[in-house]
Amino acid sequence: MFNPEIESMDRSALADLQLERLKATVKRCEEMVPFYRAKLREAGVSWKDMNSIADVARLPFTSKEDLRENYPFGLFTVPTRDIVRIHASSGTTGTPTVVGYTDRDIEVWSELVARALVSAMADSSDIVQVAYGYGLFTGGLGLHYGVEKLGATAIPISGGNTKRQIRMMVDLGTTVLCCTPSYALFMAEAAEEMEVDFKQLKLKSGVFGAEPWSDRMRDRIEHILNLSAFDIYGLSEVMGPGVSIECEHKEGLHIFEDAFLPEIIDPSTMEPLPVGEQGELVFTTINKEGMPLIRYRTRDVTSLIDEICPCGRTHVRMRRVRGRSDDMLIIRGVNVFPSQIETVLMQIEGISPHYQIIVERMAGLDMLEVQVEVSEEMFSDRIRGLEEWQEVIQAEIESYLGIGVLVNLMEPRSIARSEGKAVRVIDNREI
Ligand code: DLL
Repeated sequence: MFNPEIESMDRSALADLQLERLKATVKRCEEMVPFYRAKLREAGVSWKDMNSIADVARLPFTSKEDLRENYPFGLFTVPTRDIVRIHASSGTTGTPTVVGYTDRDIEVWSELVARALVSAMADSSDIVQVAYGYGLFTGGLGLHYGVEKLGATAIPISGGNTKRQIRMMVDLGTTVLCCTPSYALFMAEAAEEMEVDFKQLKLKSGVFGAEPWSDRMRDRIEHILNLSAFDIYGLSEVMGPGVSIECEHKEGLHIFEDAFLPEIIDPSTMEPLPVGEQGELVFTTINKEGMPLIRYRTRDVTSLIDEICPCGRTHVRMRRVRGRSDDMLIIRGVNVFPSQIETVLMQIEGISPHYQIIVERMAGLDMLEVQVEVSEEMFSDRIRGLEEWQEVIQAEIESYLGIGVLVNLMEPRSIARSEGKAVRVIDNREI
C-alpha cells in the first residue's frame, strides 16, 4: 500500500532519507551510464563525495540536449530487457526524447500519483475520469495507474470525443476529472451545448496540469465546472505527472521530496538561488531505477516555499509554474510570460478564458497581439462598444506589462480549442 505519511515526515529524517537515496542514485549513474561516468569525472566528483544534501550542487547538470544526444537508450541504467514501459516527451521539434521505467519505477510512480490524488481530496470511493491523452504522453497512463493504486475507479477515456466525455460524467457519476485546464474549459462549452448543468453533476475535484495556468483561470474553472481545481505538475523526463501537486490550501505545489530533489538556479550563471527567489527549476531524481537524472534542467520558471504548510505536509512547495524559460517572450527587451497576460485577462468580466498571443516582427520591431474571445452574452450586448472596450483591455495589459500591445477581441468560439496542451503563443518572428 502507498504511504502518504512520508509527506509529513520530520525534516531531518527526510534529509537522511534523501541523502541515502541521492548517494545510491549517483552511484548507479556512475557505474551504469557512460555519459554520467564521464561527466562526473570531468566535474571531479563521485557518489562518495555526497556527504549532505547540499552536495548536490557539486554535481553536473543534465539538459534536454543530453537526452537527445543519448537517444534512445543511452541514459538507461538497465538493459531494455528490464524496462517494462517507454514514454516519450511531447516535444514537437527535433529528436524526441524517450524515458524508460522498470517494474519498480512504475510501482513508485503509481504510488506518487495515488498520493497526489489524496492531496486533491480523492479516496478509494471516487470515480476518476482520466481525460489526459493515453499513449506516449505520460498524462493518461500516469494518472491511470495512480487511480488504480488508490483503489478508486478509473475511467480511461483519454483526450478527445468531448461529447462522450460529458455523457460519461453524467451517466457514471464522475467525481474527479483529470485533464489539462484548457481542455476542462472546452468540456464546459460542450456541456453547455448539450444543456448539461455542472451543478447537477457529482464532480468534486479537478486534477489539472501539463500546461501553465493562473490563479485567475482557476477561479473561472471552479466557478464554471463547480468543483475544486488542483494544480498538478510533472514532466516526462523526470517521471510524468505527480512530481508535485497542491493540497487543499492551494498555496504552492508540494514536491514529493522523497523522490525528487528540487533546486532553483539562475539560468544565466547556473548558480543555485536562495529559497524564495524565482529561477529555473532543477530536479535530481532519487528514487528511480530505469533512467535516473542528475540535476535535470526543466526550463520551468518558479520559486520554492520552504515553510510548513497548514495541511501538515513538510515537503517543500513550488509556486505555480510561471512559464518555461524558453516560452518567455522578450518583447522590445521586456520579459513577458503568457501567464501574466492571462492573469490580466481573467480579471476582466465578459472575456472568455480562450486567448492566444501572436508575436510578429514588423520593420524590425516586435509586436505583441493578444487575441481574446468575448463571452457570448457580452458579444451580443456590446457589439457596438467593442472597439472602446478593446482599448480599455489594451491599456490594462500595457500597464501590467509595461509595453505596448494590440488587443483584438474575437467572436465567441473563434480561437482553436485543444484536447491536450493549449497552444497559447504563436511566434512568427523566426520565419
Ligand atoms: O506534461 C506531464 C503531466 C501530465 C503533468 C499530466 C501534469 C499532468 P511533458 O509532456 O513532458 O509532461 O511536459 C512537461 O509541461 O516541463 C512544464 O513546462 C509543463 N507543465 C506540466 N505541468 C504543469 C503545470 C507532462 N501544472 C512540461 N503547470 C513541464 C505549468 C506544467 N506547466
